[in-house]
Amino acid sequence: MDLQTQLRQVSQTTLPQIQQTNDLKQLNQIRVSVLGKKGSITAILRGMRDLDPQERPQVGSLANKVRDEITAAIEHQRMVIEQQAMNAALAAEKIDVTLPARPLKRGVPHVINQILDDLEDLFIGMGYQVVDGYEVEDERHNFEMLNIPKNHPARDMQDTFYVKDDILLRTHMSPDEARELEAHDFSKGPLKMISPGRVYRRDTDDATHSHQFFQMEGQVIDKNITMADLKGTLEYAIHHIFGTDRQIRFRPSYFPFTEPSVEVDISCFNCDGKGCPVCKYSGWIEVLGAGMTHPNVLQAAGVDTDVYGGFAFGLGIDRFAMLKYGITDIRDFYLNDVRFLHQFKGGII
Ligand code: FA5
Repeated sequence: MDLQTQLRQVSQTTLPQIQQTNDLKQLNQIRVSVLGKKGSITAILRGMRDLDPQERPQVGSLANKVRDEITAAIEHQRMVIEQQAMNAALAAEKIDVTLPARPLKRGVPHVINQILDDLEDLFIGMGYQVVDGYEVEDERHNFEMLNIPKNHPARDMQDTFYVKDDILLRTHMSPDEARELEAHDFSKGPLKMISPGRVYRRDTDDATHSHQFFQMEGQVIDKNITMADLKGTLEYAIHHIFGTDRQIRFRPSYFPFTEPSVEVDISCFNCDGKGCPVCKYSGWIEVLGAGMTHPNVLQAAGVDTDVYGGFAFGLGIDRFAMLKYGITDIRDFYLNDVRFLHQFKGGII
């Protein structure tokens, strides 16, 4: 059989084989068996050297044509196979966007944070600034600048966790009061601040005490501030949180950093002042401590007490939350049980 016939035969048998293949490996085998070093076309071309020189161009051009046809057919089939594979993958990996999404469980702010946020909004509305102090404090700001020198018995009431001899976890938010007094430039206006945060005491945990809890300190220092300003401010805040039908009572008390000092009670929300187990049959529940800032505290911070004076108060946020929502155990706030926490959705739906 002459070479041209052989070439035509290769073309006739190979092209249909290529078209029927739907596997890339098989396609490559066909390519090697026809166009490879030991392939059929290569063998035919090798036979050209025995041809008559006049015949060679014709055979050569036919060989090129057959090789180009087969190469193009292989390339085309390769694309067909790849496209089929792609279509199959797309069909298999199809995402049904009409499926309903998994429901997201929406959280709520912690009830302590809700009370804090509410109080912050209220005081910001009255022109107070919110300050942020240090959870690890020095003794000077936590005690000494607040008129509680070393060995003062008032330290025992706030026995706490010491990091070093003179560094401790703050026992109340009043150190922020001392820091702000030190830093404030009174030529620019009065000092009106609140300071919310976490405090620590070596208290034994029970239903109404925790070794760590939240307080909010408030302080106003200006010219001509009186106890009436303190009363009005606290009444406004207490009515905002507990409702305007609560009676408010100011009782004399003692804090080293205020003089005079008061403890503030509200009429019992449970019995409306008649007397019940919640208020221990007194009709009143204590909610915070306050007083007129002691001159020693102002002087320790370099404030001129002939010109300036003011008031301070400190309230327990946990206690506020307990009283507002009738929670009987403070430890519930810190167990992170979502069944408990989700009851206080606040304004969130
Ligand atoms: C103080 O801490 C004062 N620094 C408050 C103050 C500021 C008075 C400025 C005057 C002027 P006291 O120790 O009473 O005071 O604590 C204030 C509030 O924190 C209490 O009324 C109570 O609500 C809360 N509290 C105190 N101890 C605990 C505790 N172990 N667990 C939870 N809440 C507590």
